[in-house]
Amino acid sequence: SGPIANGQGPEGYNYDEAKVGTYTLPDLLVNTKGKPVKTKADWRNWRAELLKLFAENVYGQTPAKSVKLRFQTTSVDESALNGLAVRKQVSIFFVDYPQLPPIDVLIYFPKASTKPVPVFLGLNFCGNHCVTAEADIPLSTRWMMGENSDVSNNNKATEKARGMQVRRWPIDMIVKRGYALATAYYGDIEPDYPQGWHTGIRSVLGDTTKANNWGAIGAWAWGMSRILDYLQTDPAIDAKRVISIGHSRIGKAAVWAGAQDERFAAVIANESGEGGAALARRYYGETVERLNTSFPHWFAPRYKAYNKRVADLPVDQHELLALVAPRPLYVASADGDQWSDPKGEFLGALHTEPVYQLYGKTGLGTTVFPAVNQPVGQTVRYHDRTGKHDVTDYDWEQYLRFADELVR
Ligand code: GTR
Repeated sequence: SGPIANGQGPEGYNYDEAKVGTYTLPDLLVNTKGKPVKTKADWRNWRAELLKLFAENVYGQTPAKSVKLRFQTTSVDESALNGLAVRKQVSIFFVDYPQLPPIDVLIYFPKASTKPVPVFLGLNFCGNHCVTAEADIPLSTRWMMGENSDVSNNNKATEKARGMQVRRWPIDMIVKRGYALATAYYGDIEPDYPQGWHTGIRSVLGDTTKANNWGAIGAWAWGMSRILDYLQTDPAIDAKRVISIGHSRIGKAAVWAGAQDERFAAVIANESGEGGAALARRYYGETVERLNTSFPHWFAPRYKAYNKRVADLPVDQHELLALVAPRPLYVASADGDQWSDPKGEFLGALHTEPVYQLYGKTGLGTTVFPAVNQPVGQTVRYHDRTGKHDVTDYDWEQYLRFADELVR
């Protein structure tokens, strides 16, 4: 999706490393009062401040109010995917806001498992019917991107969309490795267009007149935490091993979710780019200004104030990634997705190192940008895959290995 031409992105943006210029990143281990952060306890305090800085200046404030949920299992198939999986569909209703649509969660469990399993939790772009070829998943009735595309007609899903993104969701491979997969359509939480908030959670929580009001990314992240609320009640799930995963704009949300909600055991940001893992201060590929202009509803209104003065942001994205520490973190780029700034994503991951070290861990453990298809790192991992802006089997193979080694 998006204005990405031949893997480079739109004309008029910088793809020349020589033109990136110089910048100074905020020091991760110096707080706003100029005090050094030396111990884990210092970090816990500073971490709370950083979360506030990201809320105030970038994503907006996630409402603290706890919302009453009702979980309704709508179907269970004990023999899904030709007997490989148990498939469950659960709707999450908002008891106090009956006008809001539920979040419809689709979960595949490995059938063979006798004990609770770890789970990858990631939102999808086009409805649960598009992540699987199984024909009996109800077609989502929610607003869909595209007035007249292959997959939607007047912003409603069409039968043609079934299985459209199966390639991005290798469910067989995931369940065979002993993991569950939980997913839901991101538009269940907020439809992705500037006025979409009117029918989502932001219509009842937050305050649109405030410069620190949460944006759609904040809402999607919040929705991931509500799905996690459900997963904690499901005895087939190992709720201490829920991995937040997302691609692109949903990758931005997956990191923000994992940063705020420490119940997530690990975070995977697939080509999350600007406003995700990529350093904002690097003038390469998408810019803060472009992001705020194309997608005025994604971030806090105040983020726009930095469009032309990124250097004044009190934070940069390495500090967001560091909020995942000491938990495992995977940042992934694609060589054909220069719009996301692979080098900026690598540097975001790299500059989390001091916090992992505070915990006696090695983060990325290298400062050398790796060759394509050469994953690097320890508790923090990174790869730059060949190919375009996408999620591929190659990516999933790395994520499964990462999860086997660090989450299980
Ligand atoms: C692009 C946007 C990126 C990324 C991408 C996506 O148009 O510029 O920041 O979010 O969309 O979500 O696929």
